[in-house]
Amino acid sequence: MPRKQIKIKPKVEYLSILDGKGKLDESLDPGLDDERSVALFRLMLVARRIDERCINLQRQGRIGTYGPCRGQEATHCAATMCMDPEDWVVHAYREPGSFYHRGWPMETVLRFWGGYEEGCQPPDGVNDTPIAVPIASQCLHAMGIAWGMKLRGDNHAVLCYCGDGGTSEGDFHEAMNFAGAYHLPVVFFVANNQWAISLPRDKQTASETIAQKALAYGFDGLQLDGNDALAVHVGTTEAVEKAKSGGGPTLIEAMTYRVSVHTTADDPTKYRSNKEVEKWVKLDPIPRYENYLIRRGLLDQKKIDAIDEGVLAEIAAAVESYESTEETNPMDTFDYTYDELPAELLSQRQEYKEALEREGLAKTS
Ligand SMILES: Cc1ncc(C[n+]2csc(CCOP(=O)(O)OP(=O)(O)O)c2C)c(N)n1
Ligand SMILES: [Mg+2]
Repeated sequence: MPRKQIKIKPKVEYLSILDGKGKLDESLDPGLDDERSVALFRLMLVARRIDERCINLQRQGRIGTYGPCRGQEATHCAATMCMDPEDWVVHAYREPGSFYHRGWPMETVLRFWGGYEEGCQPPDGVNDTPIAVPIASQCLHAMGIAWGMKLRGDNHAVLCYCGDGGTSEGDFHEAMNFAGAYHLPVVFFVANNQWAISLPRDKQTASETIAQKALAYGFDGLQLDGNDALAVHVGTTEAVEKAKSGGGPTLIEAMTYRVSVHTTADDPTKYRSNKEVEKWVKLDPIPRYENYLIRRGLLDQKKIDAIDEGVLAEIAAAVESYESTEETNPMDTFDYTYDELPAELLSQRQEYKEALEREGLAKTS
């Protein structure tokens, strides 16, 4: 009855292709074509500019709370670009570039942050789930969609976003377990931005990596440089191809950083140092990828300015459209979840109605 080492088959790799200054490791060059390469740059710029605009809109009282993605643009933009329209993308809440790429009008996403339920409605034919704020709840939805694909014999895959904090939720582990046991075509993509509001990564889990959690569920984990758009693109493409060819799930841990506030209701100076933030700002994914494209001869300052101008004009038009959204009745908050409201909510509804009347904000319908 000896003691012996059990050999665990799956592996955890680390992948990085562009260095901190955007210099390419030629041995790992994925050979992304010119058009797609520039489209990825534009998409990251869309995410950054939407973010900037949304923070301003929130500060001016024109939308509600907003959760920015600054510093994390490469994670979701490069990953979502790997998905075909028939595939599904299951969102968390820090992926504005993903929604744009999948064909959501910007004003729809603005409506979400403005508190309109219409902000949760995907456009016809878009195989996406809307923003999910209850962390990791979306992992079970992704697993369920992937299970449906497998039962139907579809040759598609699901990409599911989650945060490092989300990996401590039961939903995350249940989804991973089921996906592993049933060998489902799903890629769990964890944007490890080092913080879950004020909780740092080292207090989140004793695991050396988040990627290695996949091993317990019987599939591979991959850690990659989440501020390197090429590494994200290559790692996700491989995982999606594996899923579609019957190879089962993958867990990707993208190492990145939330440079901005957790949401516009947060003050990160209370729990982290500027020094830490500055270290990551130097690894900003946009200039890194921009430098790489300049070296490839695909971008110069004139082209960058023209792309930026187009993006800003699109955002301005979306804000105008969002602000012309017809006001809905605030009483809707209570009216569409229950057929019959429980007593507690009935009394809250009455209280709210009286408050709106007092403030002259009541609607007649
Ligand atoms: C089920 C659930 N519990 C608690 C919260 C409150 N909450 C909002 S964001 C957050 C931290 C999430 O951190 P992480 O998963 O790392 O995502 P990040 O915000 O860093 O992108 C928490 C605890 C929530 N939204 N849902
Ligand atoms: Mg986080």
